[in-house]
Amino acid sequence: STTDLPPWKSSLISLAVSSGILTFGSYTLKSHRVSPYFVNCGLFSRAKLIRAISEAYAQSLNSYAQEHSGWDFDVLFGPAYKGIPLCATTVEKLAGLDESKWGDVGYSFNRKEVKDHGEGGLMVGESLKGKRVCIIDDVMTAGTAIREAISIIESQGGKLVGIIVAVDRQEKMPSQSEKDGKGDDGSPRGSTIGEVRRETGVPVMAVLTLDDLIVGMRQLRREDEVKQMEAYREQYKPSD
Ligand code: OMP
Repeated sequence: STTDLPPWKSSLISLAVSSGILTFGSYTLKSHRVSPYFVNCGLFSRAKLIRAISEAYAQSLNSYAQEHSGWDFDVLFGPAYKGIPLCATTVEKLAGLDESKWGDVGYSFNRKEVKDHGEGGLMVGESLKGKRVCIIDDVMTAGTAIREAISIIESQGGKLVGIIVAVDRQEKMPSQSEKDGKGDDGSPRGSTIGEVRRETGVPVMAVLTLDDLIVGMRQLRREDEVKQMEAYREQYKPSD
């Protein structure tokens, strides 16, 4: 793993810690794993915080597009609820980076409950039908949230071309015994991000990884937290 970070990553991690977005304790995740750290992207809820994270998403998407000519998308889809402010603010930042390239990119999000009056329907914003769609989401652990978003895009007739998350926790896929609520059987398994890449064939990008968070915390001289994160990383380390 890396020993250094670009300054923008160090600043973002420092901001996440000081604003309570990256916190430490004992957290039961959606996957039932118990983690010493948690990332709450719902707390990017102040002006300078949503500005920082949307700039980071936009920079990551724009850099990927510059390095892979021909890759881009028509609509940025932010799954409800946490993806909703992220898709809107990130397309705005993309237009700011390169208006001629991104000025017509759309955003879209789903409703969690179907509306039975007015314009109706499950979706808000740009239609996904026949469009090249990129997903923007908060955190990837076992991939459940991402798979739900993929199935919404498919049901709306969109074509998935990419996925970006704020944090890739770099964990291995859950085992059947974890899914059954019996805990990890300790068997080696591949990473969630690798599995999603293989299944979808599209790039899966992350603004920050667990490795980045550990380096950032070390720079902040938070050695106790570094030790706990390293132990957790070892426990759920993917085999690939
Ligand atoms: P998976 O669906 O297992 O990939 O977990 C990702 C989801 O879990 C996110 O969309 C969040 O709802 C939640 N989560 C966090 O927000 N932050 C974390 O640090 C960890 C999780 C989690 O439960 O794994």
